[in-house]
Amino acid sequence: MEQTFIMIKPDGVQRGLVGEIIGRFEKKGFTLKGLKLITVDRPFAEKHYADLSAKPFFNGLVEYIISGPVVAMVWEGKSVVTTGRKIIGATNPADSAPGTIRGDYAIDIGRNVIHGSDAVESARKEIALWFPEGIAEWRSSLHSWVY
Ligand code: RTP
Repeated sequence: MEQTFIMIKPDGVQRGLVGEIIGRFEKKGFTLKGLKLITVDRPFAEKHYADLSAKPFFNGLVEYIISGPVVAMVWEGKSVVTTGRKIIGATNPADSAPGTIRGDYAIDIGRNVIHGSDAVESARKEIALWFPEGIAEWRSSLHSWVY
């Protein structure tokens, strides 16, 4: 079953949006497979965003991510990578549709509340980076359609 890495960024934690964001993924029907509140250091944040190291906003982005605790999560379900990105909304909140997390709760691209893996392969890498200890194996026993 497909998995994705979702991170509530420091602004999302500080603004008290953790419960709201988790609720949106739960109510959609996805399964929470990993969850931790963690403050990362600069080398770790630089590794997570290594693909963006040449961008002019890279240093500011790293400062932002290390500025406070984040909520790191693994969510599982059919097409969760693509659907997770739809739930999150466009990178720039100015372009995010109302009803998406960024569309409802963010204004600035530099404080856009949440991260979600952009592909199955990057999800695999990000889950390995953020959860080196591994994640619990569990499956709902309620119904076959609960992923
Ligand atoms: P994310 O990785 O956080 O889910 O975001 P994304 O795929 O939607 O966007 P990406 O292009 O990978 O950018 C990563 C994060 O960098 C910040 N950013 N700032 N100041 C700027 O112009 C700018 N552009 C991007 C955002 O926090 C974005 O989510």
